[in-house]
Amino acid sequence: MGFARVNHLWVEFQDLTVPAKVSCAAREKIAWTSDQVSDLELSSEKNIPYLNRTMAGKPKLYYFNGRGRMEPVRWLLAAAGVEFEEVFLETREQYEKLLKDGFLLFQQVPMVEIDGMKLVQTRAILSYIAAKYNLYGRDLKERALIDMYVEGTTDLMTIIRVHFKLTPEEKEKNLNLIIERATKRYFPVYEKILKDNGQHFLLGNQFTWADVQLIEAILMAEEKEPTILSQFPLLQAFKARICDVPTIKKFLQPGSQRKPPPDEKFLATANRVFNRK
Ligand SMILES: N[C@@H](CCC(=O)N[C@@H](CS)C(=O)NCC(=O)O)C(=O)O
Repeated sequence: MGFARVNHLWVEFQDLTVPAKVSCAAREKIAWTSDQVSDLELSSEKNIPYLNRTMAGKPKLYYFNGRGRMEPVRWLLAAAGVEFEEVFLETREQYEKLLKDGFLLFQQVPMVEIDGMKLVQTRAILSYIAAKYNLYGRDLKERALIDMYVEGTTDLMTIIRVHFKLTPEEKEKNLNLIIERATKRYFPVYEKILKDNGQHFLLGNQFTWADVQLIEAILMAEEKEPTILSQFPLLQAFKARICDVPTIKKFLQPGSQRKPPPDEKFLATANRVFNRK
């Protein structure tokens, strides 16, 4: 038993006699247990055409040196085991150059250079990455479910993301809202999905984009209220399991490209770049 990297996903094999030439179909045979980890990398990776495409170059992420809207993109790439480069916007001039070069379709970041495209709109960036790295289900129905789960966590993350910009009075109100929405609206739903699914993930026995967003949302919510998961045993177990996925574990280590919670400096940089007061 051990972990193997298949199509950029770390999966655990119950049985290491799975043939070295792993195809997408073979992934169906993979079952998940999170007890033992051995860093086995399949030597035949170069034979998988899908993997060869990623050798074209690392995705390049254009954003501030902070979480904001780019953080879920960093999470998703990291979860998929994809290395990426980052260009941090610090000055108005950098931003104007991107505008002048026609790189920002709607004059906004995040922007990600990937596979010869300059992608903007966070949702479009994320769904492209999810589809490319097999984190987006196997058919339209699975994609619809993943979309629903992802939008739920996005809504929760949005009220957490804006928290740091608020006045102290607004912060108090917003913290109550975060706790109320997390514990009454969103977490009960994910707890039930895990229970009904009876597996280790939100969707069947697959590790998907929905799991990646949920773990990000859980950790963000816990930063605001450390006991926020106390009523949700399955989510606690989910958190422990997903944090143990090798790519996620790596991303959670100090020194990774994961960003700290936003602060005044992050806000000041965004204001400078966008010429806000
Ligand atoms: N719908 C866009 C919104 C992007 C957005 O508002 N980005 C902000 C930075 S986080 C921005 O570029 N603001 C400048 C502007 O809108 O002029 C997305 O999801 O990517």
